[in-house]
Amino acid sequence: MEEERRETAENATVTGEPEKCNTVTFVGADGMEQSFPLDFLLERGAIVANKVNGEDILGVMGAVNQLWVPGLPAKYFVRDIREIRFTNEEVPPVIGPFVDDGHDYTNRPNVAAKAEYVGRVGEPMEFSGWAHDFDKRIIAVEFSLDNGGHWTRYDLGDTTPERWVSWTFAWTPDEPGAYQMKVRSVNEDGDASPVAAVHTFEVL
Ligand SMILES: Nc1nc2c(c(=O)[nH]1)N[C@H]1C(S)=C(S)[C@@H](COP(=O)(O)O)O[C@H]1N2
Ligand SMILES: [Mo]
Repeated sequence: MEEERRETAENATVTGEPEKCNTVTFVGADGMEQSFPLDFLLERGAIVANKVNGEDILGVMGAVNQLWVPGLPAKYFVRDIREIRFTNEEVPPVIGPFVDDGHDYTNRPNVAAKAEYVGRVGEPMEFSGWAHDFDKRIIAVEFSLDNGGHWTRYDLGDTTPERWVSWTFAWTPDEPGAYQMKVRSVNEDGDASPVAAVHTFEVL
């Protein structure tokens, strides 16, 4: 069987036998290699990006191209791809599941929160942050002012897994004192962040 070999616009070399392929391997200019099952890349709608919002990614991200797979963490996104190998492996690579292994995928669904450190009685305070959960949608953000005793849930509209949720929340204190706002996100399975984001502040 003859190998197919061609040059892409970015001068990456593509090798393999397309009709017998179950595995795709991306090789970066620095030697980084990452393999995926072909089916997985097709299902996810993987792309090799060379532009972001119409601009060359070289100027934006400092690489000539970068793999992007919806729902995957960035560690899989090979930068400066120089070679793409299409092969047929006896044991195709396995990706995920993205469970907390003590190093990666901790605190799913994830959330962050920030606000001013000093508020005033009767004046709205704005809390803001982001939430995301890799390949799962974020459906709500929850807030607690009593150390997690009670949570007030705000449902979100149309969210997708691949776009982070950027949220804002206004709250007006009516008593002075020391406060802690706890925030957690909720994913499409109804699971809330195991560890809440905490913002400690004072109201004068
Ligand atoms: N060629 C190459 N690609 C790479 C890496 C690398 O070391 N070499 N690091 C990966 C990791 S760990 C991350 S988090 C992302 C970072 O991509 P960014 O700099 O575009 O955010 O690139 C990934 N792609
Ligand atoms: Mo990373």
